[in-house]
Amino acid sequence: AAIARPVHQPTTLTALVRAPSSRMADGELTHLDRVPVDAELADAQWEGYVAALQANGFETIEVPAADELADSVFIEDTVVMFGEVAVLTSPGAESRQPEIDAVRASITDMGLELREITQPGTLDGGDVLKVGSTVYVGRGGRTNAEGIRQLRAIVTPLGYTLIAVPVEKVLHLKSGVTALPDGTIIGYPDLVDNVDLYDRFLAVPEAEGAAVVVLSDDAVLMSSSAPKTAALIENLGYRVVTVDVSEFEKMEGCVTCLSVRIR
Ligand code: CIR
Repeated sequence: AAIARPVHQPTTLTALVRAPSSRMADGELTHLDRVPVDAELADAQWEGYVAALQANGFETIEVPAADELADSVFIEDTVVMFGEVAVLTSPGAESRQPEIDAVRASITDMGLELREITQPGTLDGGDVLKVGSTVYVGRGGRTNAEGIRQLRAIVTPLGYTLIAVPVEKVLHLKSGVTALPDGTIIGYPDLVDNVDLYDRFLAVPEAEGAAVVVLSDDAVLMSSSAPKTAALIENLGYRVVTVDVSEFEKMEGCVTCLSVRIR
């Protein structure tokens, strides 16, 4: 009789996403003027973004969409992963606070360990940049000192060092800076607060080029509105996948805000 051999289960990467609200144009705006948003184009761009994640090895899990929550597509702001621990945030914009309920339910269904930032603490995931065991947290319009204190109390015992960064030039810390797979921090200099806090900083030539999603050790996802930055990063030996996210950029979102990498 044939002996059943164990089937090799490749480790899948998982990303959480949430389809856009048809009312995304009514979302919060801080630094940009309101301009018309094409809701159909936004849907198509979102599908392209999800397809790009899937084509690069991610299984995507959808949190049920919420049409009444204009900014709910920007799921990165609602939960931050530290290994197997999910920290549900406390969004700094009142209109965004109800977004966390459905995210909490999805995280619980996935069997992840759940921790929460609570009021009066506020913290948006867009203010949290993880680089190895360092966690940079922007203290700006959405994240307050109490939110940072609570996050520090959660992540310090997990082995992370939290570095708080005052942010004034942009909405979120990660609107200004993100990190390449090798840990180099990248940003568009005019929009970077307190650049001296970063160990290794590389200036990029376009504002939209500051946002990258790490797909693997050798690949990143970025916006097609930053071709010079894409060329710069390709020249460093990375594979660069680009997606058009123009409708989300009009609402102060970018490639990073549209997903949360779980594992
Ligand atoms: C907001 O102002 O909250 C949304 N219109 C955009 C959020 C973008 N999120 C992010 O950069 N992490």
